Amino acid sequence: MSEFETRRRKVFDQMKDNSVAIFFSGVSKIASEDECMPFVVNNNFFYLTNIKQEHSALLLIKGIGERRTYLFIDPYSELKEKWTGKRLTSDKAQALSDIKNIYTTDNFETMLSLALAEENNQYGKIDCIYLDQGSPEQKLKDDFFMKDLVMKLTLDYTGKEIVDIYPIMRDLRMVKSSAEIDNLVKAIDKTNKGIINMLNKLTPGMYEYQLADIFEMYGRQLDRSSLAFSTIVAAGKNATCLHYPTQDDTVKENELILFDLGYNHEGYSADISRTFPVNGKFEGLQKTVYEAVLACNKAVIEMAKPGLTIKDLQDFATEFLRKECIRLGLMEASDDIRNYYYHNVSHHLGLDTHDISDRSKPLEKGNVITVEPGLYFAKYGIGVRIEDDVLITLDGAVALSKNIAKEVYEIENLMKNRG
Ligand SMILES: [Mn+2]
Repeated sequence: MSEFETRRRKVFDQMKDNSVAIFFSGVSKIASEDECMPFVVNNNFFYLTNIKQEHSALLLIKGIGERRTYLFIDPYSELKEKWTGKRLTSDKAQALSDIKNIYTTDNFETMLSLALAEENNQYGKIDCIYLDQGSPEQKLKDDFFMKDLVMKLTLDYTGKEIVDIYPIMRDLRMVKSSAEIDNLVKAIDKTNKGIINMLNKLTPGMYEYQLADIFEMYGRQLDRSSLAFSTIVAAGKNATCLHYPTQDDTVKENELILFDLGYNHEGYSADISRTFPVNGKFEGLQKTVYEAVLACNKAVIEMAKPGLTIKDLQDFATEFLRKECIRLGLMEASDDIRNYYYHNVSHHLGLDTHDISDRSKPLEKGNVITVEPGLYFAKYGIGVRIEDDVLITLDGAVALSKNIAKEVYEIENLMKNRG
């Protein structure tokens, strides 16, 4: 059974008997007038189909004793092809997804109503409809299309139960298959190359955005890698803003520079943060702060294992950094550590950079999370974050990003021996 067939089987296994499940790839959002944002596929749809084309749909039907899978893609259009290029053929869609039953999108409503029909239904009686309604956070955003569909199905099929498939998808996607871990490792290894290439070109006086451009262009030249998220490059005090957006400052000789970045591989995101001394050597307070964050990063990776929650890791990291800051005289015992460490230490990682997850659920084998403690002292112009991507194993954790330099001596050597 192929990777994507296996994933669909797992969804079928979780569905009630006599039910259908519907997934959509989504459509491009309007930027303004006739200009669209770049298309980003719904990752639950992609996870089950390996298909990234907009306006596609997946229909899973679980009747008594039988399971049917249908994929719907747009029909061939000569005019559309002239404007926006080639679209998937049925053959190509089948090769990508391992789905045999491929129809054009205009058949979707008919096929769905046949599956939901009260009489003469080849699947028996279907009394439950699963819809991919998104995370609780997403539901707050405007998704009129999904609201309309829920409304329409509720009106047209009174008596059928409508269930959000989000919890099923969340639980499946939180545990990564070996194919997924492989993609994450590739994304991380490419990101390492991108960081080294960028460091080779780092000189004082450059603008932060120029470094971001170098990272982004390298990925495109490497294998047309897209980005996992918008690259963050922040020098000196700017690094104390977590998602520092402007990048219009110059990089100064005596500063630290913080990078939070990652490429994507086959849809899977790397998410790496590193902090480097622009002049190649950690000095005084920079080194003190850096070593405190590094010790915390290593202690959290050492501690991570099945059974603990992300909250356990966060509580540990917060207490670790609080003690370190007092010990090193970076803050008074009466100070609040949250003034200097104001984010979470971990999130799940996968198709989405902040991946679909239930943070209250204990970690289990196959989870991939970030470990990213940081300390931010605006008054000293120092912001340090060290972020690794970590696989939870049977009895511990292993950093998939272990090859990316983070020890002080590794970084100083890397900076000294730049090509
Ligand atoms: Mn992160």
